[in-house]
Amino acid sequence: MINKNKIVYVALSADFLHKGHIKILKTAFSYGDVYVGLLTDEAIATYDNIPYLDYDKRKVIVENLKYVKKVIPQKTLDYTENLNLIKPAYVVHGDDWKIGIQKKTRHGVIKQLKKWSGKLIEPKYTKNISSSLIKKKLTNIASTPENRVSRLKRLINSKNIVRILESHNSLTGLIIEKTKVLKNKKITEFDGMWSSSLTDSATKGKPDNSSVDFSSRITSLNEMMDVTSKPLVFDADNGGQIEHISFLIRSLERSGVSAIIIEDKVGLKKNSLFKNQSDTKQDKPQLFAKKIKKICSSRKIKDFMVIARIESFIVGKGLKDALKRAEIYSKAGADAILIHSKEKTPKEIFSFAKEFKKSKNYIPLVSVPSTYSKVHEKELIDNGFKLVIYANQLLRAAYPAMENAAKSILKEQRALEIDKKIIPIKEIINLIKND
Ligand code: SPV
Ligand code: MG
Repeated sequence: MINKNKIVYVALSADFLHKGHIKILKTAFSYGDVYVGLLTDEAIATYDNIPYLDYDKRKVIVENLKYVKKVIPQKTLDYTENLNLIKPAYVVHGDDWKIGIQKKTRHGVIKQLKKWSGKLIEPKYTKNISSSLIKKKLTNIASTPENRVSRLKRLINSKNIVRILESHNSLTGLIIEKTKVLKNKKITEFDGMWSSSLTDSATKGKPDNSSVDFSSRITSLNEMMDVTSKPLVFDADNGGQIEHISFLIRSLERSGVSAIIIEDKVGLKKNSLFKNQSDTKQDKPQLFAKKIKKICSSRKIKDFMVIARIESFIVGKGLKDALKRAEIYSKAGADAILIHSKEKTPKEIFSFAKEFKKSKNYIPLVSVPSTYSKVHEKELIDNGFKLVIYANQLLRAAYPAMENAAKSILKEQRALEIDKKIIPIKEIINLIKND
C-alpha cells in the first residue's frame, strides 16, 4: 500500500543508527514520503547529554538514507510544532514509548494527528541492541581532540547552563565523567572539567603562583584527557608572556582542550581568593586585549574558546572599571567573560551582568561561585550566566578525608578503625576496569 503522496513523519536524534532505526524508517517508507524531524542539540539537551555528532553531521547521514525524502529540524521533544507544519498522514515510532517518560509526548502526537485524521504506526521495538556498547565506542570518537574541543561551544549553545567541576588528576576526571544523579526525573551530570591552577599546584605541593609551569600543567591535563571524554577548560593564569602564547595554544588544542581562561593581572601571581590583594596589579586593558587577539589569531580550531577573566572586583575596583574592560575584551575577540568575585554574595557579579547585558558587545558570562557558594544555578541562569565553574571542591573534599585516615592510623596504631570508613580494597580494584 505504498502511497508516495502521503507524508510520513519520524522523529530521530540519530546520534548513532542501528537496525532498529532502519526498521522504523523502512516501515515509514512503506506508507509514503518519509520526513525525518531531526532533534536539534537544544532539544536533546533537555533530557540527555548533547549528542556526540552535531546537528549538521547527523543531518548529512540521515538525508542520505534511501528511505528518507527530507530532513527538517525538530526543536523540542514535543512534536506539535512540526506536526502542524507538515500535517503528516502518518507518524511512525517504536512501541517502546507507550511506557516511561515518552508517554506524554506520545499522547501529544495522538492528539495532534486526530485533527486531520492522521494515524500513529508503532512497530514493535527492536530489542537486544547493545546501545551501551555503541555508546562506549562513541566515547572514543568524542574524545578525539577535534570533537572534544568543539563540544564546549556546542554545550553553551544548547544548554541553559554548562556545569564544570575542578579536576586535578585522572581519578577526579573519572568522577566528573561518570557521576550522575537522578533529579526531577532527569539525569544530571557535569558537562566538563576545570584544570585549576590552584588545585593543580596544591596537588603538587606548590603554591598557586605559577611555580608549576605550563609544561607540567599540560602533562597532568593530558593524563586526564587519556581517560575521559568531556570538555576541559584550562586555567592559564594571565596567559604568560604574549610571545609564548601561540605555543601554549598549540599544545592545548593538540590535547583537545576546549577553552582557555586568562585573567587580567600582571606581576607575581597570587590567588584571587587571598584576602589581601594590595600588591596585586591589574593589566592595562589594551595590553590584555592584545593577548586575547593573539590567542584568536593563534588558534587553529575555530571552536577553541578564549574566555577573558576580569579581576576588577578582586582588586577593589568597581563596576565601571569591570564594564569598561568587558567592552574592550569582547571587541578584542573574547568568546565569554568570567567576572570574578570573592564576596560572600553574588550581588556584585549580578549587577555587572545586568549592565553588561545592555551592551551590543555582550558575550556569555562565566561564574566561579567559591565564596558565594550559596548561589543556586537557577539564579545564575536568571542573571544571564551560561557557564558555572565549581573550581576547587573535589580537592577540598579529598584532603580532609585523607588526613583523617592518616590521623586514625597514628592514633589507633592500626588500620581497623579507619577500615570501616573507607571503601573496600575490592572496590578500588574494580574502580578502574582494564578495558
Ligand atoms: C583556580 O581555581 O585556580 C582559579 C579560581 O583560578 S580562584 O582560585 O578563585 O582564583
Ligand atoms: Mg587559578
